[in-house]
Amino acid sequence: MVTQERSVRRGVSLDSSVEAATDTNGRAAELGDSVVVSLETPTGKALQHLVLALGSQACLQVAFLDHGALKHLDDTLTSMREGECRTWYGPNGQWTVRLEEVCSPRGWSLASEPFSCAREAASEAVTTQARMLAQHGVVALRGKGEGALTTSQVAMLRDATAHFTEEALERIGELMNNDPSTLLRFSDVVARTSHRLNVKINELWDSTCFAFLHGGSPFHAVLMRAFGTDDFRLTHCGALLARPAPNGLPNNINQAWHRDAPDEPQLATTWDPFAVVVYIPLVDMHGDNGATEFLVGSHCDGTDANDVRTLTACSQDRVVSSAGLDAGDVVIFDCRTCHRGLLNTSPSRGLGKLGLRPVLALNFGVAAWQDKEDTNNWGVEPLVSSRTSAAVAAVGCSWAHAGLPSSHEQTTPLGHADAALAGGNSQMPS
Ligand SMILES: O=C(O)CCC(=O)C(=O)O
Repeated sequence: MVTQERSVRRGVSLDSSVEAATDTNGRAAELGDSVVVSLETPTGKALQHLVLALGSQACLQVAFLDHGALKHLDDTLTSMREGECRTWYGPNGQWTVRLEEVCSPRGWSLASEPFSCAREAASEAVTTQARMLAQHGVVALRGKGEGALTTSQVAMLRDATAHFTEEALERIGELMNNDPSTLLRFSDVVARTSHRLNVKINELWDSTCFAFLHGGSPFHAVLMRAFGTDDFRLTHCGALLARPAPNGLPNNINQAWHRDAPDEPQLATTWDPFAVVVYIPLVDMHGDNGATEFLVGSHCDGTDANDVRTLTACSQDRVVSSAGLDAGDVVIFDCRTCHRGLLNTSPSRGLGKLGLRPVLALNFGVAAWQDKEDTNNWGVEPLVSSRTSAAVAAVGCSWAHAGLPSSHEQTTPLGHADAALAGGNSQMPS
């Protein structure tokens, strides 16, 4: 009794009080249908998305929800691999459970050794961090001692991100009101799968206010050591916003595993790495608020990015994630390292009214490397026009004053954008 191809994707919370699984038109689930379910464990921890194939039961009964059953199902799930099917005897009969996607990260946290080197003196840490990056393709700089940004730097970045995002969302709201199928692919705003909105924030190129992004921060010392030269530059500067995925939203899927740039063997003979991406989460990262997973060693072992899911189904121990990192911690990964963004299912751990998860994303490369980020991923026309500092000041800063950690922060209302983004689902380039 395996999930049929004819997968009716419906969001049904096991916590909900509905009598049966119904689709958005109110049609009850039928035998053979499969239902995407958000499952919250009894401990309230992992929120996982499943496909439950309906077996002898034609509908999903609330009786299914007794705690013992949830516990049983939870135990089953924690030992399952993505894609695996198991038969499970619930209170209402026999169910086949197929674990489609795990939305909370598995594997190691980048907060753990050896991906961060908390015990080392600062001077030795730089060498170790550069070595880790070369060897594993990813490394984390955690806390003040290892090279994380300061609280005030994080606050400035959140402020700049908030200003830009509020403007972008307002513009998106206007566009969606006119045409709900608008493709969000601009030179400064791009929608991506897993409910990501990637933005480029002009203000961050201001090397007076944001000098610490351009040079002189501890992570730059690691980059210099890793590149083996000080002749490298910042080529892209933006933020990745993961929007929470409410039940029932279409496209509630993790991102596909991918690389940000292909290998360039000729460059790699002189500089290895020749380009890296720096991620700086602007909120504390947890398993359920849109963590990023990385496949250790995939920058140099010829891994087929299309095959990572199969690979990690057998071995989780090569997967590390940003879950467990604090706001301001710095992740450096080789541009060839396979990675993917996971769904954000936890609005309360994000910023602003929408509960967005912002991560700063910077590309750095040696002078000989040509970054194709702009041509590959972005459109031509800007969505948000460049603003004067007076206009920025007039918007006010709604995210900056809440301090860290950020879990309960709220921002000002976002106009039309809120409804447009929550209700509609803009087309998303993968
Ligand atoms: O937002 C994330 O966690 C990762 C995003 C990413 O890899 C991308 O947009 O290319």
